[in-house]
Amino acid sequence: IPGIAQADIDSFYQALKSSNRILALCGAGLSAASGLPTFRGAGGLWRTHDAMSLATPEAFAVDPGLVWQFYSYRRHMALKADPNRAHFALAELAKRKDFLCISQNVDGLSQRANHPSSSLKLIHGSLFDVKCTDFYCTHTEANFTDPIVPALEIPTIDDREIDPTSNTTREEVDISDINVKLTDVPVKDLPHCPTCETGLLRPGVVWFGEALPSATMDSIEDFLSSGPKVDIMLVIGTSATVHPAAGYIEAARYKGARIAVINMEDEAAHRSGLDFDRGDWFFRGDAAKVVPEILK
Ligand code: BJW
Ligand code: ZN
Repeated sequence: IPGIAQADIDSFYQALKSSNRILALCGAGLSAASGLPTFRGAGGLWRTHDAMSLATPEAFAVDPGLVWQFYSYRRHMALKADPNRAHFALAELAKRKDFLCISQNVDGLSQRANHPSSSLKLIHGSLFDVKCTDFYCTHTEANFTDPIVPALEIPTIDDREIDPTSNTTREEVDISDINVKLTDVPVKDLPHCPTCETGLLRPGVVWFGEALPSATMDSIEDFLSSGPKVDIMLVIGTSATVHPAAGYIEAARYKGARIAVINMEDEAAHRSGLDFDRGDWFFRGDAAKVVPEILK
């Protein structure tokens, strides 16, 4: 791989060969090569909105129609995307090592790369889990319907003549583009709960200020504290800025793990507190290329 020293790949490979337990923390950079935008930096804007400001309970309370349009669009893009070689390499690692993969991603691409569910911990939920917002209702469902309700259908460029005998489909409007007019979706047309019949449904993702799924966190805690020690921690395509996720890097280091950061940016290596004197590694590059290479 251009820019990465063969000696680093070799030393990582030796460590991998003799390792028993491996932990990974994955972020949006893992799916970047699949065409899905990251949160921070270029692509982190949805129309005029910072993607992070839409990922809050407050934004949903103020404008559920807008927040649903954002998530419906992301569900659509995620369903259109394919897992890349890094998703497959991690799924493969789970079959040959004692490996736990913590993913902050909600796009479903690891699952679609057949990552065994027992070794995949989705700490920020999933775009394809939907749950009721009513405080007294516990309804949750797996839902892959796109669009989830007709009102959230992505508009097509319909002011253009398409020959009905051709295979040409009407081109979708890119509603993430600020120049494309977005029509308001009234609350009554948003997805509602089939159980209580009154509650508004919401995406089953973890927004800022919300607790992470406790059973998931417990199993990560277990992996770190019981059984043999974690030898290597992979930190793949994450800015390591969101907590408690980023805290797992420190926790693994504290338990004696060597850390390998795979990222396009040096900043991520700094944030992960890499220490080359302890034998940590930084592999700069596209996760989709680097991950399959170092896990070969
Ligand atoms: C490539 C690449 C390529 C590009 N190859 N690399 C301690 C300290 C400070 C603050 C807090 C703290 N503890 C809690 C907080 C508050 C808050 C927080 O962390 N704030 C910080 C921002 C300061 N945390 C929370 O609120 C969490 N909840 C909580 O703590 O609850 C407490 C509680 C307890 C009990 C009861 C109630 C409450 C919840 C956090 C939820 C985060 N949710 C989101 C949205 C999910 C839904 C959605 O998708 O819309 O999760 S935010 C967003 O950030 C998303 C991501 O999973 C997460 C992480 O982002 P990620 O994946 O790292 O992406 P980017 O864009 O940041 O980085 C991409 C990286 O890839 C970059 O480094 C690129 O260089 C790289 N890259 N292309 C390799 N091809
Ligand atoms: Zn309900």
